[in-house]
This record gives sequence, C-alpha cells and structure tokens, in this order.
Amino acid sequence: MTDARSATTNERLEAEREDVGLDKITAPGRHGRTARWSRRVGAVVLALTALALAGCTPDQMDQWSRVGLPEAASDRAPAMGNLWVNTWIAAMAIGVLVWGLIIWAIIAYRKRSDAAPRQTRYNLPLEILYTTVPFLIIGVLFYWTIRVQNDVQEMSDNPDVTVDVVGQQWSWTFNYQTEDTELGTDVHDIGTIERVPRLYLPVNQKVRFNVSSPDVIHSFWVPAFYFKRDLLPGQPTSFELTPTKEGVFAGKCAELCGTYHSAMLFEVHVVSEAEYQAHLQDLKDRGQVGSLYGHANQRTVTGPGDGEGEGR
Ligand SMILES: [Cu+2]
Repeated sequence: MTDARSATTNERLEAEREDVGLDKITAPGRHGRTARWSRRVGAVVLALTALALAGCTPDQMDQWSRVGLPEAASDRAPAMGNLWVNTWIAAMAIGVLVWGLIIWAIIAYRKRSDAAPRQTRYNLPLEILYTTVPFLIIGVLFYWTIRVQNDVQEMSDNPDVTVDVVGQQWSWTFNYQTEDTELGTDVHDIGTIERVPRLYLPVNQKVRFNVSSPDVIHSFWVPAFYFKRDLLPGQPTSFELTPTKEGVFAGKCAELCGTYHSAMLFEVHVVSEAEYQAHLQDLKDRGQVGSLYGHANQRTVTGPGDGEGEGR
C-alpha cells in the first residue's frame, strides 16, 4: 500500500520536474526529449513573432525602427532621444554582463557531490570592485543627464514667439503674447473637457513657453517634442524649443490631476508663419482677446456635485 502510494508520488514528481524543465538538467541521458522540447519552444516563439509582425502596419514598423519613440518634431529631440537610447544600451550591456556571470556561476559551480564546497570570504579586491563600479556607472549616467538637461533647458534672450500655457482642471489655456505685434493684443484659446484646445506654433521659430497652474500640479507633455514640464501652482517656469516639423501632434497632461485628468488633451498644430498669423487673427476676430490665468475664469468645468459638471 505504502509502496504503491510512493510509486505514484514519484511518478507525479517526475512529471512535475519535466513540466518545469528540470529533467534536462539532472538527467542528461534524455537528449531526445530535450531536443524535442526546445524545438517545440522554438516553433512557438517563431509563430508568435510572425503573428506579431504580420499585424504591423508600415507606421508601426517605422516606430519599431525608432525603438518605440515618436517621430521627432523639435530641436530638443535629438539630445533627449540619444540620452534615452544610450542609457538603454548601457543598461543592456550591464544586463548582459550580469546575466552572463550568473549563468557562468550556475554552470561552473554546479553541485557535483554532497561535500560542502570550499567556503571563501573577505575578498577585499572583489569588494572594492563591486563597490566602485556602480558608482562609476552612476557617475557616467549622471554626467550625461546633466549635460543633456542643460542643453534642452537652454533659453535665448529673444524668442520669436511667446506662449503662456496655463493648465487648469481639466483643460488648457494657451495665451499668445502678441500685444507688441501687429495684432495689438494678446489672444487666447481655452479648452474644456468637451473641446480639445489647439496650440498653434510656427515651424522653425524659437518658442518660449511660460507655464503655470492655478489649481493643482499638471504636466505639459508633447511626446513628439521629447519634452515635458510640470506646472506647479505658485511656481511659474519657462522653457524654449523650436518645432522643426509641420503637422498635428498630440499633447496631454502627464500628471494625475483629478477626476477628468484623462480629458486633459490638446493638439499642437505646427504650421507655416502665414497660417500661424491667420490663426491669431481668427482668435482676435472671435473675440478671444487678452490672457487668462486666474482660477476664477480658468475653471472651465466643475467637479462632480458642483452642478455643471454633474453626471458626466
Ligand atoms: Cu492635468
């Protein structure tokens, strides 16, 4: 009775070991089964890859070639993109080295007998090595991060265009600082959660963004510009960039800022100088003159239970 039960238990254990692939490590005699097993895994991986690639549009293939990054549309993108890609390369190199060492240690120092292996400790050179190497790695990454940060945050004395960007719960206001131009007045565009606001920018012109928030922390993010800046209430900041490609680009709030955070989208239209001027004139004609910053006229939508926004 006991023998019969332990026989079944052994069979079950054996089956489980095969399931997790342990049999091929401890039972080298089963080459045939191991080969069949790895062939099967190979076929599945191949089939999945083919399936994934077959579903790809040319656009997606294009994105793969940029390792998932959006198409660059600002002068800040190359520095930021290179930092991102090179950091991944560094991480990958370290990863390959560490995985290699782990696999080497597993194979070279695998259990060969029941005798306890030789115990070693206090290897001073090795300890110094694994203390200093991480500092070196961090040092290199830190150096390049600071360099790129300084580059992308560089400001000029005389930008071509200035836009005051206000992020409010839960949309955006774009105030074009055009009082001193032919237009003679500032103009603005204000979004609501029903209407996605549009930010027009002239291509190849230096744009200064002055960003602020009247309520909570938001974050101005245009992925194609490779640039993101938090909007902190009470702490207005500025940055500059030059849009380098005409087109319509998606923008969004990148900081969870309340109930309708997900509705905080905007469109960036990078256009020719003539189209840009025509858009400003259009805003003026529609009476959207002056700049809006304050809480009172920024809160375009009220929260649940506040009345207007209720039921949405
Ligand atoms: Cu927000």
